[in-house]
Amino acid sequence: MTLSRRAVLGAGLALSACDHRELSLTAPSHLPPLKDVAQFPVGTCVRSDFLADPAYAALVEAQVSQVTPEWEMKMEYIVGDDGAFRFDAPDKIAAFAKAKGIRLFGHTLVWYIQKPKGFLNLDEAKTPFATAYRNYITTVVGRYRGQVVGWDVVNEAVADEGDGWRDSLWSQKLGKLEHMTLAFHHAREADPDAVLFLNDFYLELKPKKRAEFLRLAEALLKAGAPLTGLGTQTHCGPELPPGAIKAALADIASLGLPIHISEMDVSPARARGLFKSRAELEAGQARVYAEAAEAFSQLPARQRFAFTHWGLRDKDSWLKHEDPTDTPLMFDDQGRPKACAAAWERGLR
Ligand code: 9MR
Repeated sequence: MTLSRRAVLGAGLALSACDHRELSLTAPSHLPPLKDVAQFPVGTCVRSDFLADPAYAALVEAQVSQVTPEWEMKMEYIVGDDGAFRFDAPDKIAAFAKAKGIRLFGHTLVWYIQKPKGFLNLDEAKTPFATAYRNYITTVVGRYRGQVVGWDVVNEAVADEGDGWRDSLWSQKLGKLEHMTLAFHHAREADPDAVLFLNDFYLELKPKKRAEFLRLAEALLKAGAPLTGLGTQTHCGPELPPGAIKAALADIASLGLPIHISEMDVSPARARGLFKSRAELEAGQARVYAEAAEAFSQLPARQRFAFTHWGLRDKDSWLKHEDPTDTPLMFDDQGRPKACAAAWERGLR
């Protein structure tokens, strides 16, 4: 059965109340490439080892116009225990993007969760912490200057429930707001053109966290940080209340900066138990994808930086580590578009 856009948008939680109606979503037999139907860049995260698989590389090339390294442009990859940097994997991704004419997005410079030994064991008598911090950011950003179109400069700085900003190695050493302001300045120093983002998750699910995210963005701007974009990861589930993504994007866009939906996926596994059947889970998933596409399309054109999916094929998703049966992405394991991909494309119109 092919669903009308209205049916998709109205599906999900509303349907779960009526057990006499089952939605059977079928995958489309043909779907135009995501990048061809969107009015803005469409992205996916990628890994250098996956790019060695021709089927994976072909799918990425066919479907998207932007890629984000999933983990190989983070400190966890780049900074060795002795403080030395390695760039082989991110360079491979950058070379792939260049060869295929795909935009490259940088992710991520400062993330509270990552505190490599190279920084923890730093001999501060020899190299002051602030110097090493600046050197890391300017080296990494400078290496991809002219290719990376935007950077997640600071990732996930707001506390989980929106109670202030997180404590981290970086905040302890350089100050809570100051380490972020510095990161933006250092990134700008190394690349005058890249759009510089503050990026966070659950901004659609948690309005209080969203309000704190916007307070942080305003504080950074007030402090003179060259913050020029806002990223909303959009990891979510099929149970997300209708309207939540729309409300979040409207709020986040109110500062007037370019917006990046930076890591979208919709996890049925995490919502199992909230829905009566697999069909309802999938209808909810399609509804959420459709709402995201529709809400993003309604932003002013100059604010639509890009829409990135956190992977294309289900089997490549990070969520598989949590639950191998999860199916959070828009393409199946064979790289065929699922019903939620068709719903996402219909949401663009
Ligand atoms: O999907 C990413 C996974 O492969 C990595 O092991 C992990 C740690 O680097 O990061 C995952 O991506 C995260 C992203 O960088 C920031 N937002 C949450 C994402 C999912 O955990």
